[in-house]
Amino acid sequence: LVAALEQVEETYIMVKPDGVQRGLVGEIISRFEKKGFKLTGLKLFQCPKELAEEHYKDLSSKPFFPTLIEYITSGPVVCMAWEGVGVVASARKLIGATNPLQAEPGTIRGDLAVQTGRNVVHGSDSPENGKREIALWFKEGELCQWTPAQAPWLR
Ligand code: 3AN
Repeated sequence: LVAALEQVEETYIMVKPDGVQRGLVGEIISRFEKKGFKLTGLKLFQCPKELAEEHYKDLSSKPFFPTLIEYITSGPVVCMAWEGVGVVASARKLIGATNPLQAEPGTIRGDLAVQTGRNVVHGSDSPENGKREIALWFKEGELCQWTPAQAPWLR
C-alpha cells in the first residue's frame, strides 16, 4: 500500500482563459512550484475547438458542454505538465472544489474564483487521465525530463 501511495505520477494542469486574462498565471504556477512538484512542460496556447471537445469528451452530454467549449477556446490557456509522488490528488487538493464557492480558502479556486464556469484552472482527475491529457495537449519534444539541482547555495 505504501509503495502504491508513493508512485511518481504526472498530471495535466491548465490555467484557463479567465486565469490568463486576470493575470493569475504566475500565482497559479507558483503554488505548484512551492508545493515541491516538478514542472516538465509549459506553454501558452490558443486551443482549437476540436481539442477542447476531445479533452472534455466525458462531459459531451452535459447541458453546459457548448458553453464550456466556448469558454476554453475564448482566449489563450497555459498548459502545464507536473510530475511528483501523488501529484494527481495533491494538485486537486491545491485547486479545490469545482464550484469555487464551495472550495476551501487556501485553495486556488477558494482564493481566486467565484463561478463554476470561470474556475481559473484545470487538473487531471486520475493518473490515467494525467497521461492521456498530457499526450493530448503536448507534442513530442515539448516535455523536458530533468533533475532539480540540490541548491547548494542555500546551505
Ligand atoms: P473539475 O474541473 O473540478 O475536475 P469537472 O471535470 O466536473 O470538474 O468539470 C470540468 C469543467 O466543466 C469545470 N472545470 C467547469 O469549468 C465545467 N463545469 C462543470 N460543471 C459545470 C456546471 N454545472 N456548470 C457549468 N460548467 C461546469
